Amino acid sequence: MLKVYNFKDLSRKGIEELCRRNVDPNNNIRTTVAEIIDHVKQKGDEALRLYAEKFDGIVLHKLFLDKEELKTIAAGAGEAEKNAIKLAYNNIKKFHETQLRAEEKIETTKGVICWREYRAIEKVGLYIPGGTAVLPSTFLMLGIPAILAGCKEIIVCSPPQKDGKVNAYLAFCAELLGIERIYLAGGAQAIAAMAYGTESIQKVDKIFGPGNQYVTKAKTMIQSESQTAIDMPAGPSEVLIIADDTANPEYVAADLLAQAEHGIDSQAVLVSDSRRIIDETSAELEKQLALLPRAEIASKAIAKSYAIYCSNLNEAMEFSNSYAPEHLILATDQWEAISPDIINAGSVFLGHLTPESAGDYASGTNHTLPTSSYARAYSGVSVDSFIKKITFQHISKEGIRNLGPAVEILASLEGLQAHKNAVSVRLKNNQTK
Ligand code: HSO
Ligand code: ZN
Repeated sequence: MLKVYNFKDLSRKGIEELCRRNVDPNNNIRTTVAEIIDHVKQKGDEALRLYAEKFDGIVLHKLFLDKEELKTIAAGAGEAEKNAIKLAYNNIKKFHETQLRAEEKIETTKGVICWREYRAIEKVGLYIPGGTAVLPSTFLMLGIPAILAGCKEIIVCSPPQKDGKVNAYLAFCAELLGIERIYLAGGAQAIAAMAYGTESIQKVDKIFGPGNQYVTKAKTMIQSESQTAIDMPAGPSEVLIIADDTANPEYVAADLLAQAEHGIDSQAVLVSDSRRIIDETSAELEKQLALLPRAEIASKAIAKSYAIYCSNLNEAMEFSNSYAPEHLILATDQWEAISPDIINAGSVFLGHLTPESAGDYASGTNHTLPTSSYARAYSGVSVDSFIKKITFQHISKEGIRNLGPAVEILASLEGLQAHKNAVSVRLKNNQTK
């Protein structure tokens, strides 16, 4: 069922081709998205109402749900579900809390002290998708680090459901996070609203969150046009599993399918030095796929996925590093020995009992991760994504005497006399102790 390639037969170019994904296949929707952005820019809330009617099939009198409304909706969430959300919330919070550490002050030259301090990004926008799957987990993954960072204004947008509300679990997450308002806006229009501001939605400094191709396109477009930053370029979700003879094909197939059910363009890649594992996983895939409620989506994704047969785990890691997967699972007893060789990956799952689903929901790590090989250069979302690091320095009398002459020389060699003067005027007055 899985297409199998032999690593040894693949040329450099062949590997590159297998690793290539998402080279902006959405350019054909650019015009539509540009129109939506423009309309929101011109008409603000009126445009948001119009799009809610057009795309979500709902007439909105008010563009947001307030604290009381959210509380009422959240009351509809079941106890077991609420407890699971609370457990996830606590673990994600525990893990992210440790990410903020004050840095040391460094005396680079005697009397010259340099350091960095972080400040929260003041206004952030979180987009919580509501399409084929509503993802309360994404609300936690974005909301928790935003709050820990100390962001003053957290704008949350999610598309309205048919009843003009949001899912009870999203409402419960809002309650847990202490977020008092959810704006009922989805798609490219929500991104435009947060990037440019409308009568009811504030313009933000940075927008976070996954979404469909319209959301993604809108994020890349506003990034260059509106002085609003985005978390990272986003593409369809992916997993790469390195499995050796010690792996359990039932687990491996389940992990591949967990990825595949996200969307028809999700990628699930198996890399193994065991023919048996590849064959047995393929058979398991068929068996498990047939039982999935989202089998139609998953089977389309699996049809585009593949397996790579390698002669050893070194080769497997070489392929994985070229692929730079969003999620990497090491389904081998050797995980400790080979994990230092990982160069490119968004988030890594070690050993046979560590499914990606654990990190998707509740172990504590963030699930907003770089896709489409951006793991070569980007990290996943963390508290860092919600802060800026500002450098500071202080120079004493002794410091300017020690550092000044070198700065004067450097300014002269660049022909920048005024720079030199800024030091000279100070040296002149501070020669004595
Ligand atoms: N695997 C997704 C996150 C997710 N999975 C949310 C289930 N819900 C992207 O990392
Ligand atoms: Zn997932």
